[in-house]
Amino acid sequence: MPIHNADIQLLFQELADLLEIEGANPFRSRAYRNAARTIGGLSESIADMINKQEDLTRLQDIGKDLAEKMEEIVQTGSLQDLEEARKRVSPELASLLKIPGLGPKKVKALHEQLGIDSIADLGQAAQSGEISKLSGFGAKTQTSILEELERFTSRDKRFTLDTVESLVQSLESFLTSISGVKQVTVAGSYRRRKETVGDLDILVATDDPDSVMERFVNHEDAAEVLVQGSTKTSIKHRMGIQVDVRVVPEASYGAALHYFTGSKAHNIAVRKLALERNDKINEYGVYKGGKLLAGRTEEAVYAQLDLPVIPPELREDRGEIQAAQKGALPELIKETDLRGDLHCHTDWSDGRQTLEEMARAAQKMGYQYLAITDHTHNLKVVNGLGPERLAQQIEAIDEINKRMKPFTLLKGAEVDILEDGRLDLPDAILQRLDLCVCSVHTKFKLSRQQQTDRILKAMDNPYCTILGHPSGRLIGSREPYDLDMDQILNKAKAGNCCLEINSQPDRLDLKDTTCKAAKDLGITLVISSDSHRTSGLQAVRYGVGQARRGWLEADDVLNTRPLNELLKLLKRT
Ligand code: DGT
Ligand code: CA
Ligand code: CA
Ligand code: ZN
Repeated sequence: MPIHNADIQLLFQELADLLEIEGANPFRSRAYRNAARTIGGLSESIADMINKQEDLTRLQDIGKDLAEKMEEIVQTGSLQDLEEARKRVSPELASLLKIPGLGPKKVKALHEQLGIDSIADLGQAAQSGEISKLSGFGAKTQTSILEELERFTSRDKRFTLDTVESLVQSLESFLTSISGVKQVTVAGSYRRRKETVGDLDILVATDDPDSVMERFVNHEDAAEVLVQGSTKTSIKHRMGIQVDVRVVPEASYGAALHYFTGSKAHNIAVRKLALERNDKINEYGVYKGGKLLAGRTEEAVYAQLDLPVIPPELREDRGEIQAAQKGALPELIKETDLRGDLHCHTDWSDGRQTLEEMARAAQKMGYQYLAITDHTHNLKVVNGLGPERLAQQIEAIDEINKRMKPFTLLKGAEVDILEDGRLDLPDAILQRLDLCVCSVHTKFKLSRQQQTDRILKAMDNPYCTILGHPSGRLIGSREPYDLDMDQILNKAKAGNCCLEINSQPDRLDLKDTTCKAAKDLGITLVISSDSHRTSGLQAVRYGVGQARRGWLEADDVLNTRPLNELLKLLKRT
């Protein structure tokens, strides 16, 4: 297996954490942490450098000792020092680090002073009030630990789309390759492109169910077999997610696909519709008086109820059946409708690649344009740009644009919204940009009123083109900030500010129902990758899924416009 820089980075970070928990010499853990940071910022592959026998000690913060450790990882896939540290610090104790707000220092204190060894211990200590008495903790920390614990235990049950995508693809091709298998579809919430999935539901058409199930339970990634039968078999995948496989005959494939795609609410509404027509529908087909009328394809199943096929993303019983009956289903936006991307980062701030590399990657995707929106100077930790560096970047972009015609890099910035709602750059520089994505990155805990007013004020700024990741949520780790979204929507409508659908799979911000509310108000949305590397541009597929769940059509989305139209729309009067 090739070792990526990210693998080395993770092992170093883990070792630094473990050393700190056990109270080792702070210089050692700091050395690993600094090295991890250096590795995270490299564009060249360390494995390649080692193969080419390059001198790793020329890298910042990397001495002879750390260079040897990196070689060890690349050659053996593991790190002896880390293996030993893992034996000294129990994995249960180390797992406390997964709780947001608990760093190694706090974990060490909890362990030494309260004897806490596991997440279960932590919960008990927080509930009994012991933690608040510990110096350096207090009642506020204790409350936030309890909140995070609650989120942590409920989060473990659901998975973001990016984390399941690769295993879905490999299971799909594995099942397809079994002889006698005629069709394979991943149904359930995954097919509906829901932002998180609880488990995977795979449908297989075959005449030989038992041999399919036998192969499936022996898959190399099956950590545990939960149920094995000839119609339904469930395993626990080693990534932690449950995978259900259901085998159906081809004559029922469409009906089963409809049933297991769900959602449950949609199924119930469809069943009610069938009953009103004296039909009966289940996972085997649509029947009248015991006679099978349709079942082989989804088209046939819907047609039997006088409906067109409803796209899976809409199947949530939010009016899609009524719309289908009226012939008023939206023509949902597709990935190929996008002509460009309006939010990405380069190595000028916290991105990995250069302006030109990002431009070439966007061009290769068939885009006409890409807006460069690096962070601005209020975000010092990511090397945000002040007016001078932004002016330099504008010149650099002009140079690249001369070479890459007709492809166009647009000049932009992801401007920080300050606590009082001002933007962190002066108008003099903002007016030289084609667009600004304005985002909140600090002070998440303001009161609802303050947070709302702060964002409304930023949206009033004539240079605010797009409000970036409007709710601020991080799926599974951070709740949205307290915000009156209705007021934000109304401001966007009145002020012609666009709202972003951030495609990062742990953001998907705006969420589906808010996308729909925005569309209904006539607000223009933007589907952005917020990419920090060339490969990240592909993340728009998640944003498009989210937009489809929000009923959006190409016309609702700004970056489906060709460049000349876009430029006209961006012009400020
Ligand atoms: P998930 O796994 O929580 O992300 O969500 P789903 O939608 O994949 O739900 P899941 O895996 O429990 O079931 C897959 C589909 O099977 C679901 O979308 C609809 C159908 N289904 C499951 N249970 C019922 C039920 O009790 N009634 C009806 N009508 N359909 C059901
Ligand atoms: Ca499921
Ligand atoms: Ca399931
Ligand atoms: Zn960004």
